[in-house]
Amino acid sequence: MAQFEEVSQKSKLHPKPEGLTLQYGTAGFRTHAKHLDHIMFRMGLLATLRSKKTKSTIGVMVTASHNPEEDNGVKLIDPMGEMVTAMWEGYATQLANAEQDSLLKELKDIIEKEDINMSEPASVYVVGLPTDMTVQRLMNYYGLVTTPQLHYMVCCCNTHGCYGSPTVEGYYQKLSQAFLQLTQNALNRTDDQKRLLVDGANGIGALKMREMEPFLRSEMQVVLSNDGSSGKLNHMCGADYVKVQQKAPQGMNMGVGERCCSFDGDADRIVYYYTDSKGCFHLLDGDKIATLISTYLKELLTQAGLNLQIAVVQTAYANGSSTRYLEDVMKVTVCCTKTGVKHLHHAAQEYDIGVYFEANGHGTVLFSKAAQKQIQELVKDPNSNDERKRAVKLLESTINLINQTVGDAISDMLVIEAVLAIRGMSAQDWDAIYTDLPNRQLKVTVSDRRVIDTTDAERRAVSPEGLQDTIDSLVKKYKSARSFVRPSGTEDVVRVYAEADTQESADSLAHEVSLAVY
Ligand code: 16G
Ligand code: ZN
Repeated sequence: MAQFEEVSQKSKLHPKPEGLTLQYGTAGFRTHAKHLDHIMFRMGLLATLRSKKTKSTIGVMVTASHNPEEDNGVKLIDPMGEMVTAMWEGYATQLANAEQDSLLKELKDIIEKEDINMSEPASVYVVGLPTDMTVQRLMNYYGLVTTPQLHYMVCCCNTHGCYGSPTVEGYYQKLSQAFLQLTQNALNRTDDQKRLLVDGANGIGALKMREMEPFLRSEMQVVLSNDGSSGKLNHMCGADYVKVQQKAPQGMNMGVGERCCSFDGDADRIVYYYTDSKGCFHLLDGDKIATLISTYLKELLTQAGLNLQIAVVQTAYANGSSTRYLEDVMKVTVCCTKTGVKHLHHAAQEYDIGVYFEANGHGTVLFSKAAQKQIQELVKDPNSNDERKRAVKLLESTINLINQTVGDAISDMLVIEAVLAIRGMSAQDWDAIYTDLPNRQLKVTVSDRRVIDTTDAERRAVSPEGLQDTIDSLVKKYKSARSFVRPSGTEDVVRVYAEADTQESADSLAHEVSLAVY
C-alpha cells in the first residue's frame, strides 16, 4: 500500500539511535529530548492505529512533567481520557525499538492482531512540540495545554460534548461555573480567604492559571510565582521539589499561615503547604488532600441521604497516619495499589465514589455512572428538605468541578479551595485533621534494580531472598515504623521509604534499609 511506502520513507528521516532501547513505562516514554524524535514519529503512527481501532480521538502528550526541562516524555491518551491500555503499551515498546527495516512488519503485525480497518478515518490530538510535518499532518495540533486539559478534551470529543465542550475555553467555563456555584455556599469570605499563593513550576500550569483567572470573577485571588517568565522548569520549584525537599519553592513570599500550593510542570500534580508562626514548614500532600475531599464527600452523602460506597485509593507511600485516620475514624474503605496513576485510577473505578491520590499529589475523584445518575435524579426531587437539597446541589457542582479523566492540579486546587471555603477551614485546620508520621525517602543505585521484586502493592519484597526478613527485623526496632523498597519505574534506582514515630528514627530506619538493599 502506498501509505506504508510513505511511512517507511519518512521514518528514515527520524532514525532510531543505534543500540537505543526504551520501554513504555509507568507514564509513557521518558528520555532525553534528543532521543525523542523517532519515538515521536512512531507514536504518531501508533496513535493513528489506536484511533482507527477505537473509532475515536486519541491524545498524544509530550511533556517533561516534574522532571528537568531536557528530560522529556511522550504518552498516549485513550478515548475516555484515560491512559492507554496495557496491551497497547506493549505495542508502543515494540514499535519504538524496531529497527528501520522491521518497522513496517511491526506495524502490520499490530494491524493484523488488532484487526484494524485501515480505511477508517483517524483523529489524534497532539500537545507538545512534534517536529515532523508528516506527523503534524496526521494530527490536529493543539498547541500548548496542560496534560489534564488534553485528557479532558479527548474525553469531551469522544462523548460528543456530554463531558463538556472540547476546547480550553470549554474547560475554563465548566470548571469556573461549578466553582462559583460551590463558593456561593460559603458565607462571608474575606479577601484573605480568597487569596492563594500558586507556584507554577515555570510550566504550562502557570500560563493556564492566568488564562483562567478572569473566569473565576474575583472569587479567587491567585498570586502566581514561578510563572515561567524567568526561571527554569521545575528548577527549585514545583510540586515534586516541595514534596521531596519538604520546603517552600524559591521565589515565593509566604506570610505566616498563608495557603500556598505548587503545581508540577504539566499541572497534573499539586501539593499545598504553609508556614506557622514559628517559621515551621507544613506540607499538605496527596494524602491530606484525599482525606479532606473524602471527608467532605462523606458528609454530603449523609446529608443527602445517599447510600453510596466511598473508597480512598492510596499507594505504599501513603503516610500511615492517613490510612489509620481514614479507616479508623472516617470508616471509609481504603485500598492500596502499585505506584503509577493508571493503577490507582483502575482501582478507583470499582467503587461508587473512588477518591485516589498518590502522596506526591497526583489524584482525582471518580464517580460511577450509577452514582452520578442517582445524584442527578435527586437534584430534581421536589420532596427534599432544604438540607438535603443543598447537599445534593453541592455534590452535583463538585462532580462538575472535578476532572475525572486524570489528576489535574487546577481542578484539584479549585475543589480544595471550595471545600475549605464551604467548611470555613484554614490551612492549619486542615492540617490538624491528623498528624503525619515523620518519614524519609532515599534512592539507592544498584547494579540491577530488577533483582528486586515486590508483592502486596509493593509493600513487601519477594526477592532477593532474605531482604524482606531483614527489613522486618529492622522495622521492629522502631516505634510506629514501616518501611519498604521498590525498583523505580522511571529511573535506574531502587527507592526506599521509611516512617516512624520521630524524624531521627525514620531517617535511621531508611538508612539501615538502604544498606540492606546493596
Ligand atoms: C510516574 C507516575 C507517577 C508515579 C511516578 C513514580 C503517572 C502519570 N506518573 O511519574 O504516578 O508516582 O512515576 O516514579 O503515572 P518511580 O517509579 O520512579 O518511583
Ligand atoms: Zn506531571
